[in-house]
Amino acid sequence: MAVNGDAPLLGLGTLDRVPAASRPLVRPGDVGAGIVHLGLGAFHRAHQAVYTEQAIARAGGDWGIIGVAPRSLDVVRRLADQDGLFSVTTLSAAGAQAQVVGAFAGVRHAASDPAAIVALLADPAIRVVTLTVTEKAYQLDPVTGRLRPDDDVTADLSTDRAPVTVPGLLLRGLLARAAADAGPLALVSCDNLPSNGRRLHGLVSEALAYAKVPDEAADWVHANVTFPATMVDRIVPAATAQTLATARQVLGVTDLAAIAGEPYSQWVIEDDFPGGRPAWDRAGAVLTDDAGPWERLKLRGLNGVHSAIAYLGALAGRETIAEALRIPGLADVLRRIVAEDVATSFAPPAGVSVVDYGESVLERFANPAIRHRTIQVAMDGSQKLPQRVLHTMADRRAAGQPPYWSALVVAAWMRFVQGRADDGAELPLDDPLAGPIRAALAGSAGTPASVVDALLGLTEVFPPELAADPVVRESIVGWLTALHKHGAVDALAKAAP
Ligand code: CS2
Repeated sequence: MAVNGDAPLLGLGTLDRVPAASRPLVRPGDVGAGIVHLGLGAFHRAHQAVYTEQAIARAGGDWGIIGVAPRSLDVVRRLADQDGLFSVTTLSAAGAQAQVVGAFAGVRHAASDPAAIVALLADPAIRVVTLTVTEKAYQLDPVTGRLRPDDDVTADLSTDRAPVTVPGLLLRGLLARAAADAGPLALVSCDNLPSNGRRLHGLVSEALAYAKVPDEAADWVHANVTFPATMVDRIVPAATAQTLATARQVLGVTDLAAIAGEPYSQWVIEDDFPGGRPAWDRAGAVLTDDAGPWERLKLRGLNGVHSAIAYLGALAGRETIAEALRIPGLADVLRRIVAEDVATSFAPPAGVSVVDYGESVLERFANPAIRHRTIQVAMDGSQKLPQRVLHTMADRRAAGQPPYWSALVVAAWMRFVQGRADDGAELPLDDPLAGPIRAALAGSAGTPASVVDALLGLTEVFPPELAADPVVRESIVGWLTALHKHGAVDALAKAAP
C-alpha cells in the first residue's frame, strides 16, 4: 500500500526496502508468544519490547509479545496493518537512528474483545504478563474505591458487560487461568510507582476480595502468581508528525506506529518468574532480588525533577522540558533539590552517588532532539506527586530536616492546577482528581496560604502527617507566594543559589 507519496507502509512484505542495519532482530511469526503486555503506549514499545526482542535474538525462547491496548483502538489498527512491526528512533545530538522491532507476536484491543484477553491470560504458553498502564490504573474506581459495575466478574462474557478496567481484566484472566490450572505466571508492573510489584499484588488481592471469588481460586492465584517489582527508565515522548516523518526518512517506508526516544535506557527487574522469562539480562537489564533502592533513586532523582521542570516550565510558558531547563537558575535549583533533599532522604543502591545520578539526569533532560512537552509530563500530577516528591519530603521530616527545596515542586503544582500560566495562557488540568482539585480551589479564598491549605486537604494526595506539618506548610506557602508575586522565571532567578 502506498501511503505518503512513494513510501510504502512498513510490514513483512516491505522489510527488504528498509536499510539492513534497521531491520528487526526477530521476524514476527517466527517466535511463539510467551508474554502478554497491557498498555501499548510509546514507552512499552521503546523499552520492554526492545529488551525482549534482543533477549530472544541472543538467547532464544518463545517470548514473543501479544500487545494489548486496553482502550486505544488506533494503535492496535496501526500495528496490525504493519504485521506488528514498528520502529524506534533514537534521537541525540549525533542524529537519528531507527530500528524496526519485531517483538510483537500479535496485537489485541481489550475494550472491544475482552474475552480474547481473558483467554490469553489463561493460556499456558503465556508465562509473563507485563503492564504499562500509568499510575492511575493501580486502583479500583478512584471515586467509589470499587471495581466498576461493568467489571462484575459474574457477568457472562458473551454479553457486553465486559471488564473495562485493568483490575477487572486481570481478575477475570486470573480466574480463568486458575480454572484451567494453566501454570504459574509473573505479573510485572513497569509503571513508575514505588514497590510497583507489591502495589500490583495489592490491587489483585483487593479485586479478588471485592469480587468475593471462591477461596479455591483465590488460593490458586496466591500460590501461582508472582509480582516482581521493576524500575524502568527511558524518555519516550508521545509520537508526533515529526516522529513519523523522521522514521520515514531513515527507513524509506512509512511507519504509522513509529516512536522516538533518547539513547539511554535502564531496566532493573526482581528475578521472580515461576514460569521462566526471556534472557533480559542478555539485553542489558539488571536482575536483582530487590529493586526498591533503584525505584526510589529513579522516582525521586529523575521523575521528581522531571515534574519540577514540567510545572515550572509550563508556568513560564516553555513548551518542552529541554527549553524549560534553560530558564536561568532552574538547573541550580534542581541541583539543590537533589543534593539537599533527595540524596538525604533514602539509601541509594550500593555504589551509586545520587548527586552524580542527578547530574546525568539533567544532561538527559537537556537533549534538544527530544521534544518532550512540559504539559505531557505535568499531567496526572495528583497520581505522581506522592512517590516523586512527597515521599522525599516525608523522609526528610522523619529525620527532623526541612524539605525546603522540594516544597517548590509542590507549590509549582499548586499554581499549575489553578489553570493559568504566568502570561495568563490557559493550562490544562488533565488529572483523574481534577474534580476534587477544582472543588478544593473553589472553596479557597484565592490567596497563596488559602490555596495551600485547601489543596493540602486532598487526602488522596497528601498524607495527613505531611499536610499537618507547619514546616512543610510554611515552605510551600513561601514558594507559592513567590510564584504568584513574581512568576516562575523571576522567582527562580531570585531563588537560585
Ligand atoms: C515522565 C516519565 O511523563 C512523565 O511523568 O516523568 O514518563 C519519564 O519520562 C520516564 O519515567 C523516564 O523513564
